[in-house]
Amino acid sequence: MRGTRTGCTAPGLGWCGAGFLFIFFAIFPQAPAKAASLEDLPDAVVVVLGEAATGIGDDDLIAIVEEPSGLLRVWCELIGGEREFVFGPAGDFLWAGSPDGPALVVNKGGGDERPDELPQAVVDVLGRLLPELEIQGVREIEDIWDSFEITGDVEGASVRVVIAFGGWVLEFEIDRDRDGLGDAVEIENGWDPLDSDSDDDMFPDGVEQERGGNPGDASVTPRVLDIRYDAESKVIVATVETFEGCDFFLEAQGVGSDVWVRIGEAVRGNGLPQEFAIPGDGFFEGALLRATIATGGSTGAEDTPDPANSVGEPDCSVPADLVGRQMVVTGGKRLHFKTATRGELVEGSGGDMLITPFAYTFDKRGKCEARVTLTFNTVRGFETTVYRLTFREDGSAGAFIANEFEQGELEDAFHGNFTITMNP
Ligand SMILES: [Ca+2]
Ligand SMILES: [Ca+2]
Ligand SMILES: [Ca+2]
Repeated sequence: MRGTRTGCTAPGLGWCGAGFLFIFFAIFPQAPAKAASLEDLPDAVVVVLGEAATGIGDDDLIAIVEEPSGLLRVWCELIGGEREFVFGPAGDFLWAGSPDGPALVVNKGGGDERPDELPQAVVDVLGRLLPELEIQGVREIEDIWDSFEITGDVEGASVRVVIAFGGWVLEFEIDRDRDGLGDAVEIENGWDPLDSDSDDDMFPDGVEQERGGNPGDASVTPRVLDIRYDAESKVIVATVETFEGCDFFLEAQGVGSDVWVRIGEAVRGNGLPQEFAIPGDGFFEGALLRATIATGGSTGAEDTPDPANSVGEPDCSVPADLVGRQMVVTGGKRLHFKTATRGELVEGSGGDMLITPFAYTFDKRGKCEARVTLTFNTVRGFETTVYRLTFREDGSAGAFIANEFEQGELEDAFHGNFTITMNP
């Protein structure tokens, strides 16, 4: 099923100016009634075909189809089998590949060696077809032929092309809005090839398509949250598939409550999975969790280390993690980081010792900066405390002083300087 966004030029749809209209139907390209000839194609298309499929003639054409979406599809019988070339409404080259399915030869493994240099025939085709290409990656692929997958940028667009050693194009795809979906797929489905978020729900079109959302329907969002329980650490590990340009945070809804409560700090999306560790008991037992995108990406600005600030900083040797270490805070309290996600707040000693477990995240921000986010489970639910740590050499064996911090909800719990003991 494909959601198709119509334009206001559609006849009989006087109310469509109010927003998007979704019509669901499938497009099944049919072979044309007339014999295919290169003369039927726009000049720009013939030029591209001449570059991508050297020596192509009328005898090689199987079919030409103009779709209602504006796409022009050209099927050919060429060296190695049937190939399809897809052009946009303006005759721009959008896609090439086997009509039987994507990825004719790539991703089969064993072809990840970067060649010393590309064959001259491949270089020539690239130069004529994509003169502005800034190459970012090259892989040699051994399959039916020696071929080369080249990825790069053309005037801001993301491009991937597979060219056989003889110089003919096997696969091609261009993604102008860099949302992970090629222009041809977007146009075919009525999505916007120049807008990375066609339905304005903050999820990029490619993420929606890959993870069960609908790029053209804001009411169908992708699944980006995965949750597992780490029995050893007794924490819930929530993994959020992030993407660049947005900040992400978790929200929880306790049993019997209908209120979503934000948990801890937002993290800046970077296209990679990000983990959140939260307590696995108390308030969180049976709670619902969801990942939410912070609007505007505003919280990310302060999270990005300023390169200028690192100039002239001493060599701080901030630890990469806190596992096994202790942080001494005022009032005789100690934070003991027992695992990578779980620790204990220890107060007092001997028979008066009070131990409060917490979950935490630690991230090293720069040479002298780090941040620790603690999540405590209390009778009131949960509370987070965020420490922004600036380290400097203490002078004693391996110890550092953290003399700046940010507070979460526990405003008064840990005031004052504290140290991280490097050799507990
Ligand atoms: Ca795209
Ligand atoms: Ca798009
Ligand atoms: Ca979207």
